[in-house]
Amino acid sequence: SVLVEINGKQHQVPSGATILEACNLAGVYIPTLCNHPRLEPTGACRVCVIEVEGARNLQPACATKVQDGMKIKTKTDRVEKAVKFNLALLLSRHPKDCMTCEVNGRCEFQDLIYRYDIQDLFPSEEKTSTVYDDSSPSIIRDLEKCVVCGRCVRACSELQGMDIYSMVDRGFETLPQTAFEMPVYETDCIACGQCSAFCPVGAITENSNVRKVLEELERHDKVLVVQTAPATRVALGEEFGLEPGSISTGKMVAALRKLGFDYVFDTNFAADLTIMEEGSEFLERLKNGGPFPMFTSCCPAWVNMAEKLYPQFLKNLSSAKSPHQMLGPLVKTYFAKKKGIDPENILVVSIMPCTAKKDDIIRPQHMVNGMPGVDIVLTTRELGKLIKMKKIPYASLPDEEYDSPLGESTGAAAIFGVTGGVMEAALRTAYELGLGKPLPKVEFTNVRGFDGIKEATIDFDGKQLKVAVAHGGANVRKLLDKITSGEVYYDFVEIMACPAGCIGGGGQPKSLDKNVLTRRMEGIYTIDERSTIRKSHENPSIKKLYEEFLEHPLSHVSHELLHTTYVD
Ligand code: HC1
Ligand code: SF4
Repeated sequence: SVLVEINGKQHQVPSGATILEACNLAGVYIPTLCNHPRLEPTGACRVCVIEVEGARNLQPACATKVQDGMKIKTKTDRVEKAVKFNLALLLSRHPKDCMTCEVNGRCEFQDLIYRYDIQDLFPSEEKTSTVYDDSSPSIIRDLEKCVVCGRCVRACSELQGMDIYSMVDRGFETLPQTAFEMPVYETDCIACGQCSAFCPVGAITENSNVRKVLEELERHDKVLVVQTAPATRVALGEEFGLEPGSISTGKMVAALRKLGFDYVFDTNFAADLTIMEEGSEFLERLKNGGPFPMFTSCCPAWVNMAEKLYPQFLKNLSSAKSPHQMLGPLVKTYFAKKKGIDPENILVVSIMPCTAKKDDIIRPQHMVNGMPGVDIVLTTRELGKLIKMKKIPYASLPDEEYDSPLGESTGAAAIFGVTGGVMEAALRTAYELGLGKPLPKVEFTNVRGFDGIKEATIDFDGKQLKVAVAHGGANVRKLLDKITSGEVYYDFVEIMACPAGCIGGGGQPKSLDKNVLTRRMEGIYTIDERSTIRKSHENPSIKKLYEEFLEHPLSHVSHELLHTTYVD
């Protein structure tokens, strides 16, 4: 064998191997098109070019043999530029009728065009900002692709009560437009992304970070940490033909490791932590007389709604960050210190059912020690795409476990993913921590199910606590109006902007199954029932985290890392 350097790292590879074969062995990605492992290489397409130190021209990796001491670079600006140029040339002579093509969705060329984001060299016309709108970190509107079905208009108005779009008729074309054709980010849009989940085509999509994550995975010059939201594990399987509601937690963890993440942590761990902080905050408010109702704060689309439309309630929102925004900063402090890693060298990716989380991570309030707590958010759909692009056989992967110590969670955390779950989890803990005695029954069934607004009264040692739960923007707005008018009073209210809560998030797999949300909900409650520990304050890793690092709920460190503020 011979010794070669690939992107600064030494590798022993068989002598006689091509650079492409050597890179494959070293786990370094090189795009290919004309190459086939069972055919003689020709170097014809020049998509696999790389830089060899000392050589004037770029070399085709498929047709160049390694030599001892060779220094190869696969990711330089020069290489990237050449690959893109070569792909663009090929695209310019290729028809654009993928829609009716026999191999649509299974085409190597199409995959490369997507991966390198190659635009037509000779576009017919510039897209204007009213038909191409990338103002929002959460969604992209490319209305040239619109088929005028009106599903986005109806989802936004019927389900979310937001009415951001209406059909605007311009004579020759009708399109779902914002008021005055404003960029969507400048409207009252709350970034829930329901429009993107209901769009049958690609006219409204999440603002994708698939390419960015691919790039980070391939460069791999940072410690790559990923975390997964409660609602992803009962939905991701749908992208691979599993039944809605199938619990594929172990496969998801395995797929993330195969993609190349160094640590796979669970947002559910941080959901338990949120309960500790938020539950303690509620007990404090009971002691101090309010302000009531206390609203949950883990849904960023709800936070957007409150900031834009109901600023009078901002003082009522819990100051607790959402679970994934607690986990990010813990990775960059507690975990980094344990492992002796420079936090600047860690990249945290959150896999979320939610498009609003993309907008949430860039809030200035979420910077910790000058760094974002979470660096990139991928929706469940985007993770599905990434796994497909990497040809990982999801449905047949053997189960794997989360990494420790930020991977252990309880049944209380699992139910965060469904409407009523945060309330139920909070009550399980607030009751036992507040009253110092065990709950008579762990389930609070009154706050379960899909009624738009649910209420319950809980006997808190003689005091009757009134709680409510709303999900889906339209129901949320109804409830807020009732609270404002004084028609109803509550001590504690859970709000989730999406119908059914996060299982129905705007970033979840698209589905035409009428019962999809019920089935995902069943999956979530099954995880809770099967858990040996079902109360957040009994999570041993959470106890340890307080002992070793945070001291106690609402401590100084907790406030610094785990709590936030809102702006009018
Ligand atoms: Fe949710 Fe949450 S439950 S907000 O809905 O509090 O997205 O799943 O990850 O952070 O835990 C979403 C889901 C998610 C947070 C938690
Ligand atoms: Fe995101 Fe969940 Fe809120 Fe929907 S309900 S906007 S998925 S946090």
